[in-house]
Amino acid sequence: MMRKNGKYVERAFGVASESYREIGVNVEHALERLATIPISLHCWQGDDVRGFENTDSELGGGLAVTGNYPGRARTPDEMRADFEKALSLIPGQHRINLHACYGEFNGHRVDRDEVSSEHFQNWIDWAKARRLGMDFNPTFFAHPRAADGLTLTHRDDGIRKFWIEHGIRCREIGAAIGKALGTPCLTNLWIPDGSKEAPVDRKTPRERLAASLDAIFKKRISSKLNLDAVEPKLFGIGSESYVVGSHEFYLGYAITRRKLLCLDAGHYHPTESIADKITAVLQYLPEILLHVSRGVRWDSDHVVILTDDLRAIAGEIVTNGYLGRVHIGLDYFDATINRVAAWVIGTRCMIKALLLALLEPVDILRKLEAEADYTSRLALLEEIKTLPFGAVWDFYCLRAGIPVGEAWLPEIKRYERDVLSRRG
Ligand code: RNT
Ligand code: ZN
Repeated sequence: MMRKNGKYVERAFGVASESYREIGVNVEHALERLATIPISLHCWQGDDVRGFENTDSELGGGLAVTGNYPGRARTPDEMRADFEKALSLIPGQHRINLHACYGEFNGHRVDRDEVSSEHFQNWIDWAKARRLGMDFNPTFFAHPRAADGLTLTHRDDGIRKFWIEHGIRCREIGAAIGKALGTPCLTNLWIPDGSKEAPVDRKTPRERLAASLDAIFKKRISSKLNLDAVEPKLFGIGSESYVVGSHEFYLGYAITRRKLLCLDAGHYHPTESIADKITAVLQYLPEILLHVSRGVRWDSDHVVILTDDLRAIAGEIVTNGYLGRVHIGLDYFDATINRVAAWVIGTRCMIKALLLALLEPVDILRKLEAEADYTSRLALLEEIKTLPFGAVWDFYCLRAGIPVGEAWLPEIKRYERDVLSRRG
């Protein structure tokens, strides 16, 4: 296996660097920048979005996980071990993204309107020891009070108040996380509210949502500790005809309330890419969050792979100089394959896409476009697709002490044999 031999990887990198130099791209510079980009790894890939509340509420909210691959994390300790395994196979310094239902409740029944930072202290200590940033999400699903698919827009005042309190507490948890770790926690809010059939009244629920959000965000929290994001969606299972928190709703909300907008790659029409939205919304918003996902025919949350769409998203972030304004989080869940491998595959692909973008001869391409030389632009765009990108990526892994190429897979297989397969 030549490719995994360090000397060979270095030689190939030397040759590749020459190829990139020919088109004016400094590979070392690209790798330096790549190393500074954190990806937020979502906890919910590790256990099929179950969480650690030990209730048997249905997942609901239109979220659907398929598959029964053995070895899902059943406890916070198991999940942290799985995260560590995944992170050992991914180059760079990254972040961990928790949902509120992943707290440590020690067998106690702590309802969503009672969660506080103490329930996340072990996660915080663990992240701190490993120099990981952390992000957070209130959980507005998998709960008896969300059983009819309505939360912050519910017609019942008591239910709405309950979820508002949850949202308030989650921002406080976010602030505690940001304070402890010295990097702001990004707290992202998504609710499932909507309806299967076309409602008669589309207005009142949206008025309620705006009011509920204003109540949640009432308390000022320093952006050094916590950043708030809101996540729109086009439709979900059970909310096919109407989603209260639609794209237009949250775009307006984010702009007027100075919140981050979260663009989820699976939340639009199947032919609509969030890549094109980035430069549009960043005209009006200082920062955004991405939920990088992969919908196959619908918002199916497949594992992220190196598609044209992923490359387009990374390209928009990198070539427009948005690395400081776009937060990258992953959002998918697949229970038909090894879940730790799913994290590794998706995160490595996200990093590959960013590297491909960093290796683009953007000055030349923009000059061609400015000169309206679309022939050369198309020709060059196609030619650079076959530059020796793989050699640069391999070298990046080698230098970071991370398995090169598919060499990470035996590690996962060993972990599956020794750890995952022993989970009942
Ligand atoms: C659902 C949203 C949301 C969830 C997570 C679990 O459509 O994408 O981000 O996937 O909060
Ligand atoms: Zn999402």
